[in-house]
Amino acid sequence: MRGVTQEQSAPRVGVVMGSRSDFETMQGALDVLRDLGVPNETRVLSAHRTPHLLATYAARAERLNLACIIAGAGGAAHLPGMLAAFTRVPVLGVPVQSRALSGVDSLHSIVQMPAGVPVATFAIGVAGAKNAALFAAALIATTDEATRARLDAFRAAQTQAVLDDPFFDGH
Ligand code: RP5
Repeated sequence: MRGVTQEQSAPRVGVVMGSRSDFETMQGALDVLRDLGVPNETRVLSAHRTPHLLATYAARAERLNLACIIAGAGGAAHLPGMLAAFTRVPVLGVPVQSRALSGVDSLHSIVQMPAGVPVATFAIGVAGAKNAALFAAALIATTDEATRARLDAFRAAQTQAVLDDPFFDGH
C-alpha cells in the first residue's frame, strides 16, 4: 500500500521557469495540473544563471521518467531549448510575456528551434501556461485512465459553461 501511495504521488510533470518573476504566469500551469490531479514538481532553473543546475535537472527528468517538462521563460528564453538539448523527455515551452517586447522575443526564442531538437511551443503568457498543462495531461491520458476521465470532465464542463451562458442562443 505504501508503495502504491508513493507511486501515485511521484511527479509525472516538471514545471520549471527561468526566474521567480515567471511564477505568476506559470501558476496557470500549476493550477490546471492540480485541478486535473496530475502529480508535478516545480523548480526555478535558469539557462543563463544556473546552467549546471539545468543539466542536472534534465538528468533528473529522465531518471524520474517524467512524461514531459513544462518550461517557461521570458526574453532571451533559452531554458526550453537547452533542456530539450539535454534530455529526450518532451519539453513544452511557454513564452513568458516580457516587459520590453511583450513576449514576442520569448516566443521567437522558444519556437525557432533548429531541426533536430524540438520544443513544443505554446501561446505567450498564462493562456500558454494553461494549455501546456492541458497538453501534458492529454499526453498522460494516453496511458492513464483516471487522467483521461478528469480531462474529459474538464472539457465537458467547459462546453457546458458556454451552453449555459445566457447569451448563447442555441444555434
Ligand atoms: C528570463 O529572464 C526569465 O525567464 C525571466 O522571464 C526573465 C527576467 O528574469 P528576472 O530578471 O525577472 O529574474 O531568464
